[in-house]
Amino acid sequence: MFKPSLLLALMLTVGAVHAQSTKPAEPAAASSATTAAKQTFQQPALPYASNALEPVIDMATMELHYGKHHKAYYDNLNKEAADNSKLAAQSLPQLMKSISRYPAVVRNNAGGAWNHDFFWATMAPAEQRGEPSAALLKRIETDFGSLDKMKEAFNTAGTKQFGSGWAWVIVKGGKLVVSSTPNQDNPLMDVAEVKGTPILGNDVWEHAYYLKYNNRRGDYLKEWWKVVNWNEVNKRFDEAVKK
Ligand code: MN3
Repeated sequence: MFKPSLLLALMLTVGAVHAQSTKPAEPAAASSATTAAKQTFQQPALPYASNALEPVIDMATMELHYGKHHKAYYDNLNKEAADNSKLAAQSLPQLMKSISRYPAVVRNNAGGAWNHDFFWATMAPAEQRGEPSAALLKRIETDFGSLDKMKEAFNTAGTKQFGSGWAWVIVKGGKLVVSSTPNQDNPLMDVAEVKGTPILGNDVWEHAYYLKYNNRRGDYLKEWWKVVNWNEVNKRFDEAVKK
């Protein structure tokens, strides 16, 4: 008989306790909103759900990779930009071209920010992947013999990259070239051994595959081709050969 009012009293108490307990968090939330507003470099949203590339890339890996690793590159870059107006005035692609003028912390974090923006867009959910265009296939056949041969060369570059880094297909002088870079370097950087315009790139840091593939980097590289967003790669190729 008294139960409904008891329940109501309990809910009010819980509500009050909850309201009280959330109070101390408010200033922190407000200050993080201010920080976010001041951020010079903004991490773009992941262009699909975190489980959209299952089973090739599992949801747990995607959530950590996008939500922790990629976010950290942006956060750390923004820390550097907070008291460096020259840095803050640059776009990421501009930064890559003159990265040798900046300290390692900028090179690593700006590289990490750009590389992952590029990486997320290099992949797509099943219905959006498409296939290599006739123009791209022709170029691939001229430069590698076949698409399979290009994949093989790319996978070898990814497997042989010692420690952490990236494997790439770039357009260099109108031709396709496979390369790799250490850490968060990329072929747009003025410090890159092999420079060019990337059209494809795969992350071979352990954080990209270790939860699912453990130490089997080669297996991850092979599987990864299944989620490639050829529609995007075709577009990048068309733009790169126009330059
Ligand atoms: Mn990564």
